[in-house]
Amino acid sequence: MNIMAKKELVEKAYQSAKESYKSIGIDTDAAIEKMKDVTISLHCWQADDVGGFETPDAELGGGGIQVTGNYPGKARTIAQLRQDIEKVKSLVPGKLRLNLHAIYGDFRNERVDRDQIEVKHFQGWIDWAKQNGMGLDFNPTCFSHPYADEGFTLSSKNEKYRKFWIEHVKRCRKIAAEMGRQLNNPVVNNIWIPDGSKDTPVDRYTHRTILKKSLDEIFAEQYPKQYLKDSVESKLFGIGSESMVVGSHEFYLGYAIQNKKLICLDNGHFHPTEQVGDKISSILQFVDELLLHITRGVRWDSDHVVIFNDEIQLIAQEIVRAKALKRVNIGLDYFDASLNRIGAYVTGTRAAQLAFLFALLETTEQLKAYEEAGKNFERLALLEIMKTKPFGAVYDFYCLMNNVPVAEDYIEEIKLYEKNVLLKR
Ligand code: RNT
Ligand code: ZN
Repeated sequence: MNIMAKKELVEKAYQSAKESYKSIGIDTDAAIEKMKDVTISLHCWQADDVGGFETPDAELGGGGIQVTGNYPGKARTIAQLRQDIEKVKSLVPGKLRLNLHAIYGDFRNERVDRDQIEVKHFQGWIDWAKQNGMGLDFNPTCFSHPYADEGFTLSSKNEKYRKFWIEHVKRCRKIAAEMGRQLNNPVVNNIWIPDGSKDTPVDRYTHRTILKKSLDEIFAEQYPKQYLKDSVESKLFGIGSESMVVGSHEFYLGYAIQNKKLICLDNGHFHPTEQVGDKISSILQFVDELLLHITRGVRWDSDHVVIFNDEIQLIAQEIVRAKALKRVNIGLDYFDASLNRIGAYVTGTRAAQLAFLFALLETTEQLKAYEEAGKNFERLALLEIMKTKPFGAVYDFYCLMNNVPVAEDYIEEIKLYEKNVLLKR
């Protein structure tokens, strides 16, 4: 089909979708307009399997997280990573940010240890972000390092290691704040540490006391809010930390509330029957802002490519229903090396966007009215009806408006990129 015919088809389908939604009181144009508040922060680490650029052959090591697969084409240099992200940007509608880890600096063949990193190592990224009209986010890297091999970093009883990681995280906050200043756009610096133990520990208490003390030391330095937002991320268990994770949900929720920090909710970090969506309206009563790591947990793995499933639908619905889009920073977090990595980015990002669009296409007021009147059948029926409304046609139109490939057209684009770029690496 030629481009004009395709365009017409998408427009026609949108007009009919618009009518269909109008009949239940939903304004599709308004939903698309609200998508302006949905900025997705792309995690840089799907492009290279969480390797980073400290050494030419850097690989993810330890920390209880794992990448499996050896699909060709992974980014091996900063230039390749930027090329990949720019490609993703051209295939996704709406605003994107880039979320960097500290191991992705420009170290120019120098051995720069984590307690030595400086703004200069990230100046190239700041300039690139400016050129591409993207905000940045940041993360200390407290894994893939000999000082993390014993399983403890900020909660370590080894004072040498603990001090080393404190210095690293302090430097990350400084770098992140400078990124935010130069870009005039606040950077979320998210702290996740792997600390925990494989077997049942006796002394959980001391590790948690140490972690609290380390965080207090790290946050002693104040940075303007318009440049830096500090966030902490919990986890239930990891590979090698099955019996205890020091930074549990209770630990960080308490810390974030007491110290006015952001809490990061990674939906792969909870018990499978817990719903992160259900936590949002509770946590938002007590913290100003949230960070999401949208992902897909599968059995013991927490980092599969995001798809449009019930879990992320509920997360998006709860944020939209709470009118809290401006209080939620939306990030992605997954890494799969068994398929085309650009495809993984685009499919996952589109799925997350679709969840928010789907939530915005809800007649919340009507549903609430039914609920308040005790009309539970009517509420259930309407929720079910919404599942077969033509939201795909609305998303297609949103893509068309943003000049990015509509629906299956992006598959071809990625295949071409694989042939012309990825397979030549
Ligand atoms: C690990 C956490 C963390 C990491 C990234 C790479 O379980 O989810 O967010 O995935 O920092
Ligand atoms: Zn995460």
